[in-house]
Amino acid sequence: MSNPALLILYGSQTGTAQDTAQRLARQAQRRRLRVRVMPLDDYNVAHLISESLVVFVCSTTGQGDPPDNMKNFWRFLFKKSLPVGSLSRLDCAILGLGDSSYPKFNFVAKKLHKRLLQLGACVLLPVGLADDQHDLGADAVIDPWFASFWGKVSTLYPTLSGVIPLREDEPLPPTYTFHFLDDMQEKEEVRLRIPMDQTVPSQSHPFPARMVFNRRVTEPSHFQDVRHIELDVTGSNIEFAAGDVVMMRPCNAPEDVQQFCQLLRLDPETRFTLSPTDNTAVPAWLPQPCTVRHLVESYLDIAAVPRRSFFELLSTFATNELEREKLAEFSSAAGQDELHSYCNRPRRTALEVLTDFPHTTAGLKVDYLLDLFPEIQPRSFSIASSLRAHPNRIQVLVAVVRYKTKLYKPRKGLCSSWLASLDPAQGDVYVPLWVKKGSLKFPSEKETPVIMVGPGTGVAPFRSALQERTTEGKTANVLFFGCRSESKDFYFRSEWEEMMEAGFLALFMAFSRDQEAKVYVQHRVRENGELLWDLIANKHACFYIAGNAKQMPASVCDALKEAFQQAGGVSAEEAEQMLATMEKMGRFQSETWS
Ligand code: 2AM
Repeated sequence: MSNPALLILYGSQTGTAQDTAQRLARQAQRRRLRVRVMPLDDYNVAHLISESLVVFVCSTTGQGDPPDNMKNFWRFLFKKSLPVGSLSRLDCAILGLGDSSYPKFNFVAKKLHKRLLQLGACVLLPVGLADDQHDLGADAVIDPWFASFWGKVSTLYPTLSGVIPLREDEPLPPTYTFHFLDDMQEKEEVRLRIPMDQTVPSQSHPFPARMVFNRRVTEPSHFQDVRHIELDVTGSNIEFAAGDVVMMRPCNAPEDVQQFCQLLRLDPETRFTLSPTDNTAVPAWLPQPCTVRHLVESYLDIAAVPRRSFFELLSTFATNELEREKLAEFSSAAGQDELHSYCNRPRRTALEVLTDFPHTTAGLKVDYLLDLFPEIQPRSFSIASSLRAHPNRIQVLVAVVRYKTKLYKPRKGLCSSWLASLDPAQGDVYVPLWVKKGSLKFPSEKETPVIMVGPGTGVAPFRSALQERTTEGKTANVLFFGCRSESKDFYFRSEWEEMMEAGFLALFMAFSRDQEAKVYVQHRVRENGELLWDLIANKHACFYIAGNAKQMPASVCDALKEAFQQAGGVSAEEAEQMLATMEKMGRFQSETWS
């Protein structure tokens, strides 16, 4: 039997499954196998019946959900009309990435396994169940799983066992070749292309939305910088409802771009085109030709904490013995603890790593840039406005992320810092974005009351809902909002006051630091048990929680159950049951983020 062409399909939310898929692809290349690697939703599933060897690398997100870039595949695969046995020619293997601290650990990989068996595929080895909670990290499962995968494959394709793999320190060919253009060639300004057709903006075709305003809504003396930002989406075909989410692609900071170009001795103004060395497509939204500046600024994720595959590839460029040894250690299974302390714990960025390995960085070949650095991941924000109140606009509420680690320079959140740095008063600025359905849904019946608990920026989706509901004449709205101080971070105060005056809102505030003892939204929920019981038990209210405080949702749930017991006279078990029933019926919903 001749060597198979390996197809690696991944579903990745934060980039880990993608990185793992790419590591496996490199191992395949070292064994001189033809390999393709892509997100599940970029693959035409109808072709699966003619593949011979496929590996699925899928993470599980949230409450056992598949990542965004495999949602279409997921819907297709579970269609009842798919004939049993339709994948009987397929050999496959499944590697799941999950976190055992969540109840539905690796649910996606397990469900995929069952379904593939049902469709007649031959699953070559047990599903790999990598666990973020493992003492030695997910790689403690992934590495042995890779080894047993290759063991199986070489038994199946004996010609492979005779192949001597390329050594780990020999660089593989890059995925793309750069062709630099000389100045004589016609200059074309690199800009985001505005879609002129009727397509709805998406990850591969984001819409460049002009920033209308960017206002700080916390007092200048307050520790946290929170921005209220408005974006113009006129002509984008974007539509959304309260609870939906806007995805944005951030850019790297200009000083980081400059430092990166200096380290690699690249002129940011040089233009190039890319050609794939195999049949990989050029990234859809990277213009061709493109300047080095544009590539580094809006494509290469140099500000993220690099993953293991980064060190694996970087080590192949080492010319200095010390650097080579260190990089080899970080690339090895045994060095993962060390890598964690060096990179993950202090949140060291890829750019900072490059400065720590100057000899290696000096020898980096530009053709490998897209292999070395993943694409900047889009970030999601709950939409804080409604199209009814603000036609053609999307507003968001963004807390600017900044924190300290043992490293000297404070750590910055890439997207929030970038957004905060944009000043529309200095000229037009654009944010590439698209919109995604969110998990919060609000009732369409006019009489159904909604109770919303959203401390801090958690209030964003509720502002959208309130704007929508006021225009629809829905008056039964209760909001619990929490912030540190009435004078420092009580944003949107005047809007809430207007709604209260107009009879659209009952507001309960928790100022956590305006008095000695902390007061949180859950305290207010507990205090207002009678009202909540009446709204929920008698008027079928829907209850919502949104926000980023880790313990907050659980504490609010506890407070609500206590309220049921005290105001409704039900037992603890009955209160628990009530909440579970509400959740099942979509009357209890939450959206939390970190
Ligand atoms: P704190 O920062 O004073 O502790 C918005 O961030 C508000 O949420 C702040 O008032 C913050 O209070 C509060 N908060 C922090 N942790 C919380 C928790 N576990 N439950 C509820 N609110 C919390």
